[in-house]
Amino acid sequence: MADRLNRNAKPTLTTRSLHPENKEAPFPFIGNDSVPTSLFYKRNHFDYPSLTYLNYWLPIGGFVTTPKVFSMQDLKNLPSKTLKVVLECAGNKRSYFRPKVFGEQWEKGAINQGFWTGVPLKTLLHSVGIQKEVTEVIIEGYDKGKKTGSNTLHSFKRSLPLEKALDPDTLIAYEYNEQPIPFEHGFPLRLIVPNWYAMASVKWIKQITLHIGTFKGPFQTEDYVYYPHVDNDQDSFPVTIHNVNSSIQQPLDKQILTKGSHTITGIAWTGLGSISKVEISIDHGTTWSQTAIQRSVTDRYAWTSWTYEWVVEEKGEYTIMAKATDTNGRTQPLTPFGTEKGTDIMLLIK
Ligand SMILES: Nc1nc2c(c(=O)[nH]1)N[C@H]1C(S)=C(S)[C@@H](COP(=O)(O)O)O[C@H]1N2
Ligand SMILES: [Mo]
Repeated sequence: MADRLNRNAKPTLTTRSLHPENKEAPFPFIGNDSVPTSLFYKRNHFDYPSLTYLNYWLPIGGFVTTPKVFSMQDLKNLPSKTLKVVLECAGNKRSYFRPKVFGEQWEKGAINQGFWTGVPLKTLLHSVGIQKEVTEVIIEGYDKGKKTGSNTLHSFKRSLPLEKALDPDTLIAYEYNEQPIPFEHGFPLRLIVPNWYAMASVKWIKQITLHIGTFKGPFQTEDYVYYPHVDNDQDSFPVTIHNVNSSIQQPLDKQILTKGSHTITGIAWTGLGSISKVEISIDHGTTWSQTAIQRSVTDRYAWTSWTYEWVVEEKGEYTIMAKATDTNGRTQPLTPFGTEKGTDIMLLIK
């Protein structure tokens, strides 16, 4: 009999928009470890910057003692660090909101995990000298364009509070999974801010500026802000650390299964502490069962994989819900808040 298995079949990204390029990972197929570049979601506000990197220099200035420009070689000569980090777009799972909310309609695939290598930003800040009154560090990317509904040209630029910029794990990265960073993901240099939603991890770094006061760029005052009230901007606050969250990888949404035993698999992550438990419900949240979690003790910014052995005794249509809790006592809510949502998928059992 002919071999009907297509050995060349490969999962691919799903296009959410072409200009700028926004593409989602095939979430059930990205695995549970480091994600290869071919399955790394892409999220851009503008078209890609057109640059030749023959002569790349990184300037660091503003309120410093000695402004400096670093060459790639300067950076590579400094002590480096490699961290396994989850990058999740703040808009991940937005398509599940009811009613619909404005923005790319991401399903569960605006998330990635991999190894980033680079120099702690802290090392560079100490090398230029931080003036006493400095409160924030602004990181600007080479990409620019007009924001939707506006005619002003902006570059993608955001600030980090000085304290977070000085966190020894905030990196100026030059490698992803032991290779130079792929162009779409920020080559040659990208900021990596572990535990924060990925808008903070600025790609294609053009310059770094030490700032006194509160930087009010649109990517932190208009976008990437939680608006708790539908009808006004009161009590709004910036999006920073990851909420506690989980997603189901297998079975697939609306998959048809046979009766018997099935392994439910997924991942969970948080920006505060680590995942302490992940629970599953197949009765719309009435009862919850604990899954088996495989938490990494060495990689504190990695996601946690979990599995659950599910025995299906009766035919029917099932909804599986997953709910994660972290060591900070935060539990994934069942109704969405801001940019967040609990996970559930529908299943048919035949
Ligand atoms: N320079 C620059 N950096 C950026 C962005 C951007 O548009 N330009 N998008 C941000 C957002 S919102 C996300 S989710 C991640 C996406 O990174 P990726 O395209 O490597 O997946 O990059 C962040 N850094
Ligand atoms: Mo994002």
